[in-house]
Amino acid sequence: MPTHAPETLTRSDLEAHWMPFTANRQFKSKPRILAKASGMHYWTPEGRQILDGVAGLWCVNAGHGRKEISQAVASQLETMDYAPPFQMGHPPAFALANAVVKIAPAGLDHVFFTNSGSESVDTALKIALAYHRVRGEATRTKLIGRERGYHGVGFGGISVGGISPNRKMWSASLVPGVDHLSHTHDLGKNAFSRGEPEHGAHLADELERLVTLHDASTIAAVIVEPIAGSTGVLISPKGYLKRIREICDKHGILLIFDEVITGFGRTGSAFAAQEFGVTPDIITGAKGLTNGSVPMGCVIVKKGIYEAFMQGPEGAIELFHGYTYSAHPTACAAGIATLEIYEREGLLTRAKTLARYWEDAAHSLKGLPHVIDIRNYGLILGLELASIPGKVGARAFDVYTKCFERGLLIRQTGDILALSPPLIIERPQIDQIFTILSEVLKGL
Ligand code: PXG
Repeated sequence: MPTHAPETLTRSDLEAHWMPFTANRQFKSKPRILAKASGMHYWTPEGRQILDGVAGLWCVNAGHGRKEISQAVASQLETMDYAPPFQMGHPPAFALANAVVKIAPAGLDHVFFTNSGSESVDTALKIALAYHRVRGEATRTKLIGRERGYHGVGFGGISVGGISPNRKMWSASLVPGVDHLSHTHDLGKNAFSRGEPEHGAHLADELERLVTLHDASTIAAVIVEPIAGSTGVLISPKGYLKRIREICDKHGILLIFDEVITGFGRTGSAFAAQEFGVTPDIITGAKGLTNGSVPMGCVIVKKGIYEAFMQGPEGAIELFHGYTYSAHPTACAAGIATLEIYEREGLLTRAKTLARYWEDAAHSLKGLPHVIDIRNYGLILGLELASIPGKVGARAFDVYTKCFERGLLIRQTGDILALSPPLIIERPQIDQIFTILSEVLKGL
């Protein structure tokens, strides 16, 4: 075993690790441990096989244990483990940037590397603010997010984000000058939608209202997830993103799509921007960029944004921003190998091929106990349950743990279940997912 971790963990082994976004005490009294992964599956230390219904956490799009990636990483570590990213470069960084640009929407042709989705978001917000300033519009300082948006956990990300528990502890320290659009979730009108919901494009007009309130000259950027993943799969209504784009254009506001989840094939196109035919000025990515193998994120920007910074004396640093591990050689090697797999196996568009089968399988759960909504796009599913009065989240957590006991990994947020399997999934595995889900739901 290439690890120093003991094979079986006792209660005291678990104590030191303060686990992220986890009910630590509940978990440590009844842990769910994963020890191995390959293809569509995880295995527990006892050897129980678990079907991965969430691509780890929306990131392992090419499936687990891809040899091309581990070999590229090992070889890079042996060739050159680390290189300073400031005022120095190395071939994999430029190769990966070119590979990302190749699959990005036309016109987005410069890439800034980070180490996570949170860093991508904070980087994108900083670029947007600095962009206006270098162009002489320094009054554009406001950022617009959306209720129920998730943009990671940096101060910028939680400020534009719209999730109360992620914000309330730090409410006095949030980035100032942020406003929010309403979320688009409307079960009264859109329950059991297949693909983009019909109702809700008019909610984009709220941006006009915010422009009227604040004045366009004060607004730098709008950031939205084309499909909000973390808060329970909220798919933008038909026409909504297009309308947001039009309003941003009209008022000189930058549009940022946070594609940390929707990027790299999840919707059936490389990016949701292409899938929905709306081109933002900036895209944030992470997760699928390296198939989840090595932490890495990216910020892809339009040429005009990059060019706006390339002014002044040639010897001047244009953007005072970057991380010790920006474009880390190991991450770049993993990213290059990942994008090669995506291309060779047609994975960036595979979700489109399977979307109808996935959709039909998903909607076959309609009518099962407590199911109040099923929504889907590409290889994404959100299934919403009626909450137990006074115990929001308890019912879905019950489904989550029961699915795990039956050998299926899903995600749960509040009373919403989210699924997003690796894009290599085959139809029999889709059947298996929905058989387990349906048995668990019937047994509630
Ligand atoms: N933006 C979006 C849209 C995300 O989904 C981030 C930013 C932050 O990425 P990092 O790499 O900093 O975690 C994310 C992360 C869930 C879940 O339950 C999703 C995320 C994180 C935690 C849980 O769906 N996405």
